[in-house]
Amino acid sequence: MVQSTVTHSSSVVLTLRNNLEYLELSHKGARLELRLQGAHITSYKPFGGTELLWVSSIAHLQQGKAIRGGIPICWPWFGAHWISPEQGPQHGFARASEFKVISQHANEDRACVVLGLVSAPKPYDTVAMQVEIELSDQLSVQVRTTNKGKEPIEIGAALHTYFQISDTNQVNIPELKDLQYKDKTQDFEKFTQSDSIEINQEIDRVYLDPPKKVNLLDLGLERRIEINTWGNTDLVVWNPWVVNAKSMTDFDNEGYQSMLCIEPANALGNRVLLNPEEEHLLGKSICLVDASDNNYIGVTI
Ligand code: TA6
Repeated sequence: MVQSTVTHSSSVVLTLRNNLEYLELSHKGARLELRLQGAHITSYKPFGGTELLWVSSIAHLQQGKAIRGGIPICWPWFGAHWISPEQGPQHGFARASEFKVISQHANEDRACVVLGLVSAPKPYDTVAMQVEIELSDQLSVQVRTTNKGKEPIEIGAALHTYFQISDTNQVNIPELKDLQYKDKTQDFEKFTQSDSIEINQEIDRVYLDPPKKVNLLDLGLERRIEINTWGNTDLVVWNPWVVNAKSMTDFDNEGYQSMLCIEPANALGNRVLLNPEEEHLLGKSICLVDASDNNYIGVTI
């Protein structure tokens, strides 16, 4: 059973809500909430009341179901299983699976917790998977996958992050310009992002070989979120737009206007091959940059 750790700067506290186990991390005014199931972060407020993540107002909050929003962890594959959908659920089983607290820490500098996947079906029962979450002046999330078996194994994954935005016509990710991407809405045909991305229709793109740092600029909220990523071969950008939003029972109909997914991933054919005892780290950090940082806010969308 998790014991709460509380210091005057940071804390890790276990709570129960709707009979579901949550962890609440705090650090000098910053707050993070995660559900133990799926090691699923559902809220991140760097300071004051500034929520950076989006969660659907009609998200399913049931045992065994992933929450629509926050940071679902897609693992051990992204999208449909590459052999056949019968192999398992879209985006893998981790996001609806049981995790346990392996360690927790709270001190002057940070609050952190390590969560371990409790069990996995063959052939993943010989793979150790843990999620390392750290709250300091930013949020850091890292998935550590270690092949404890005797055979090589392929792993796909993504940190399927739903960001809260002011409006789809007020945001930009400048670093996408000139990148190649595969467009799921056009049978994964390859294109080049020749100018600023426009979120004015269904967007479902796998950007290839992205830079390790991108910024989510939001003119409406006058903020820049700096996103650093590692271990990813791709960066997925998704907005379901109106028709798909309506088709999902856990996605509120208007929600598509105030969310954008930016997901460091090992997607499509870019799965990671792990030989015995090899490990892979997939992670991201999210940092709200001071809104007065006009270097970006002044950029026209
Ligand atoms: O990351 C984009 C995507 O692969 C979309 O194609 C869409 O399926 C989205 O993930 C949501 O998937 P989910 O299984 O969470 O409904």
